[in-house]
Parts: sequence; structure tokens; C-alpha cells
Amino acid sequence: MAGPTRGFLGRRRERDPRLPPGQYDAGRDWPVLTAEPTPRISPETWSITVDGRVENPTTWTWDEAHRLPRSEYRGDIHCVTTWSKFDTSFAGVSVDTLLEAARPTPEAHFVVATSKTGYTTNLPLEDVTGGKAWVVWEYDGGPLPIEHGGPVRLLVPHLYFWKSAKWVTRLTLLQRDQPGFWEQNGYHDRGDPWREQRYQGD
Ligand SMILES: Nc1nc2c(c(=O)[nH]1)N[C@H]1C(S)=C(S)[C@@H](COP(=O)(O)O)O[C@H]1N2
Ligand SMILES: [Mo]
Repeated sequence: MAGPTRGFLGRRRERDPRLPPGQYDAGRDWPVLTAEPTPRISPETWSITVDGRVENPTTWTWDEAHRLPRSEYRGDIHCVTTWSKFDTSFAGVSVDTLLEAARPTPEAHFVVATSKTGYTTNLPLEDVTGGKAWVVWEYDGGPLPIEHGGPVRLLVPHLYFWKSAKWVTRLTLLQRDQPGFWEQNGYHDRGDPWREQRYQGD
């Protein structure tokens, strides 16, 4: 409502349309949010496995993963703790490429991503297919920093960032949904920032 106070303070700044409800622009900052001690994983020992409800369970080493077609994401990321970061750039491989090789069976409807540390997060299969999810090892043209999941993390930028498992080593396809670490601890099962799906019941 317009009034003397509003007139005194001047017009409110327009809200950036890239900002989902309840989020703020963190600017250049990239906060670190980690539940477990940060693991040290050398690229030589890292691998990623796609298993579960697939016809061809497959594991890629660091070198093998780097020989897959490179895929980049340029855009925004959103954390449930209310920070958003605009214009990030990541590179790695599309999850579509991994699934093409592993060939999900018709019963596969969900995915659980598992980190080397044991952290897990669950996603509907449709949220990691169709060019919406990546396994990434580059940030801003350099190696992904270890505190941000280096050498390799999952990136699912259209959902809250807890779905983007750091230090990811396994994607397991499932017939039924299986809540991950935060999802068992009260976070929303899907986590769409545009619908503000922060906690169970949102
Ligand atoms: N292995 C692992 N992955 C994780 C987390 C974690 O605690 N452990 N935190 C999640 C949460 S809640 C967020 S917001 C993002 C934070 O990523 P960042 O530290 O790179 O900002 O990682 C997600 N992936
Ligand atoms: Mo988070």
C-alpha cells in the first residue's frame, strides 16, 4: 500500500524474475553446505556406477567419463536455505548419456544418487532425464572445488540444491521411491523451488 513511509523510502526495487519465491540473490558468494566431513577423493580412484533397474549396469572411471560427450550447464542454482546464485557454469556429462548406456528397464521410475560418503538423495526419473541433470567435474572453467563436491557431483539445477549430491559415485534406478538423507529428515520429496517445496507438506 502506498503511504508516507513508502513515499519516503522510494519505490521498491523490482524483484529479479530469476529469483524463486522466498529466495535471495547471494551474488558472488557460493555458500558451502555439507552434512558430513568433506572426503578427499582422487580422480584415479573415483568412478560412477549406474545400477538397479537397468539392463546394462555400467561403471565409468574418471578417464572413461571424460571420453563421453561433454555437456554444459549455464544458469541459476537455488538452495533451500534461501540463497540463489545466478549464471553459474558447470561442465561434465549429461545424465541422459549415462542412462543411454545403462538402459533403464520399464519398471525404473525413480533414482537414488549416492555419494562416496553415504549421503543419498532421491529423484523421480523424469527429473534427471531430458537434459535436466548432469554429473559435473568443472565449475567456471576450472576443476570443481572439493568443498563443492569435487572431483565430481550431481547437478540438478531445476530442483533445490540438496538434490545435487556432492562426491557422487552411484545412481541407482528403482521401481519405487526411496527417500534420501534430507528427505528422511523432513525435506520435501521433490523440492521444486518455483513451488517452494521446501519441507514435507509444502
Ligand atoms: N554429499 C553431500 N552432498 C550434498 C550435501 C551434503 O551435505 N552432502 N548437501 C546438499 C545441500 S543441502 C546443498 S544446498 C548443496 C550445497 O552445495 P554447495 O556446498 O556446493 O553449495 O549440496 C547438496 N549435496
Ligand atoms: Mo541445502
